[in-house]
Amino acid sequence: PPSGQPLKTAVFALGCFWRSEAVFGCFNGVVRTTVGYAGGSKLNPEYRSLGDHAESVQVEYDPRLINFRKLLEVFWSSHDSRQVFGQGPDVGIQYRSIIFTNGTEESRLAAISKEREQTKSKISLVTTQIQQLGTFYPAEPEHQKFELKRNPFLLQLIGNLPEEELERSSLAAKLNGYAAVLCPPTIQKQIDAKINDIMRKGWPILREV
Ligand code: MHO
Repeated sequence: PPSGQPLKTAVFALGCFWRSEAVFGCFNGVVRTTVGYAGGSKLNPEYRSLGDHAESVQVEYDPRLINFRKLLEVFWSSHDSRQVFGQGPDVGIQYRSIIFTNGTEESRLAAISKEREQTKSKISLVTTQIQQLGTFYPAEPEHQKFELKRNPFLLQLIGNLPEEELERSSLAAKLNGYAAVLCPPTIQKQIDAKINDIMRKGWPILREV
């Protein structure tokens, strides 16, 4: 965004962070995504010893284009919040579901959204915790944009950016979601169309989608 427009930051935990990062990266207005550890007390957690932290994603967004409410919608629709210890093969408190909040307005919106979710889920308990955000510890580089890094074609298409640029890039955040096929179908299709267009023109560097 143009300089001077302050970005806002939100952090969520919703299972394996490779997937969490991909889910949020898809949306216009999400400027940067970073995976990391939050929600616990252990100092300087690492992937193999994250202590009581949960795998989390930090979402930096432009509040003129997307808001906390919309991010909450994405959060609830992207995982099963009734699973205490994550889902599928990913089991353990590192995969628990948490909405991190910054201030009373976000806490209020988070609480309302949780109640709504609980009403929908008649029998099972929604296990999502709502916590004031403490320290967010960014994870090791190999976990950043993990889904995109598994796709050499897409990496090449955006010009094989060095690690630091890949971590900062909005385009990389979006393509990371696209690579995992975790964007909403309309967004997947838009990106497909852009990529086809670029390929047809024989101009192999994609600058935006
Ligand atoms: N089952 C996943 C967990 C990764 S996620 C970053 C795996 O392939 O190791 O926890």
